Amino acid sequence: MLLSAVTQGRGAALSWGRGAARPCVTLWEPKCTFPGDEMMRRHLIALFTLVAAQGTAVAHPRLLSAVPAQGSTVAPLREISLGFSEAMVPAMTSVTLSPADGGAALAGTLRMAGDGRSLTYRLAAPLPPGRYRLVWKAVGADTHKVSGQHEFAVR
Ligand SMILES: [Cu+2]
Repeated sequence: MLLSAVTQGRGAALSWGRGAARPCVTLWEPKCTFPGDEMMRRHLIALFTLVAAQGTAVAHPRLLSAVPAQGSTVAPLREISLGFSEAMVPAMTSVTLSPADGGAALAGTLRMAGDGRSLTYRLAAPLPPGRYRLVWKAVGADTHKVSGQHEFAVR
């Protein structure tokens, strides 16, 4: 979309000049005639700046805490908790708990706290002793996808 806007603009400038000001070659040049209007040019520059900033300045959601934690051994439990640095989109967030050696996922219910940063996976039945792998996938409020997994054991 952006590219076509720029290309169209440039094409228009070439047939439009009539010896007035020099047509702009890039968006950023001062003292040249930008086809269309100056507001469009400013919007395009703002958009480019925004896109460039997204890559660096915005932090992605991170997993801050997990209970049970990575590599831990715990007593039989029914609830798993994950805490994130940013709010998640509930509809695009999932948790899968399964035996570490493979096998079917264990049924449970995923709940999200009001602030969107805390997930609770409540199991239908307490976990029997064994090793488990927890896989989570989430989409942050900034629309970035994040995912992770870890293992723990139930004694
Ligand atoms: Cu992000």
